[in-house]
Amino acid sequence: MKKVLAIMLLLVFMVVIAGCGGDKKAAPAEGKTEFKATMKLTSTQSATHPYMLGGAKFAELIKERTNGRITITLYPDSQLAKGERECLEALQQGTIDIYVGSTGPVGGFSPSMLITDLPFLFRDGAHVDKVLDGPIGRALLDDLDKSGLKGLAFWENGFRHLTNSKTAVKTPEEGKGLKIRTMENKVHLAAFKAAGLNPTPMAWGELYPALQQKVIDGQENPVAVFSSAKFYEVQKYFSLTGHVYSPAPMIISMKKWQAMPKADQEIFAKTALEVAAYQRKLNRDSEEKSLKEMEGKGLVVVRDVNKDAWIKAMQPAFDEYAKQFGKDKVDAILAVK
Ligand code: EAX
Repeated sequence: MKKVLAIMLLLVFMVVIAGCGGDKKAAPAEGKTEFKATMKLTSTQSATHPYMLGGAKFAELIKERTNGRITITLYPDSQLAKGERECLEALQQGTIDIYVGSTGPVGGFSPSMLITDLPFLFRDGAHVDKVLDGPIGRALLDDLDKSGLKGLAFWENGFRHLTNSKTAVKTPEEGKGLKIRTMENKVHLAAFKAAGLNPTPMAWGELYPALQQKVIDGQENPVAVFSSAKFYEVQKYFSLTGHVYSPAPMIISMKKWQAMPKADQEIFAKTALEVAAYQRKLNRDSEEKSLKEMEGKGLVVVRDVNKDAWIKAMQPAFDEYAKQFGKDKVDAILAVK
């Protein structure tokens, strides 16, 4: 009996040793990673919006640069989560991997990001690029770390413009009392209140039906959002106010980020920045053409907007929030040439 037991123990021992050896053989060779993943990239915008065109480019480059080990599937039109806030929550939980969206609800997760929402903070695209691609932008992305979100780069939504169904608006005076939707963003809300309009915060998904049913008169968004969501079907006047620049942080779930080998993290970080330049150019180059096309469909584009009047009208909101965010930080952005 003892003999049988001893033989059995020996056998078990041999199996364990063999098992360990097998594990060793399966481990990746030194310096060569075997990490594989399929990731989901989403936004609230349609497949033709520059967010998703950037997403497609990112997916293509990542597949190429990881020799097909990492593939990224695109989910436009809020297919994975109802709104931008819900997308960010899903990223924290790790049920969505990558997200591109405006700063609207990001401030609820990482308050420092709201500084970019100050009206008339950025002069033009060149100013935007210098600030967001420099140390100020990097610090804003790094602040996301604390919320379980890894910000890789600033892609863009673009300069936002006021649109409505009632009247050709050039000045705040002409927009007085207009009921408009803003994002769920307290800085935008304060800016439009200061200018004498009647703003109400609303999630993206409720916006088109609210415009269609005339629950509200207008909204504000960049050209690409307006055209790809076909807002020209429910809005008549497009005023080129450019009242605020809307950056779009490209964010990966911190859980997924930490599960990736360092070499792949480096590929992701580098590629996200490269696509930022591609995606911003694509967005900016398409704006004028897109406006012309929509004019052909009957949209009235108000080009001679009185910008100085808008800057002046929104100044109280700018001052109030500049104080909250830190005047030195705001001045540092304004000083970038
Ligand atoms: O991120 O909600 C909005 O108006 C945003 O511009 C849109 O969701 C893109």
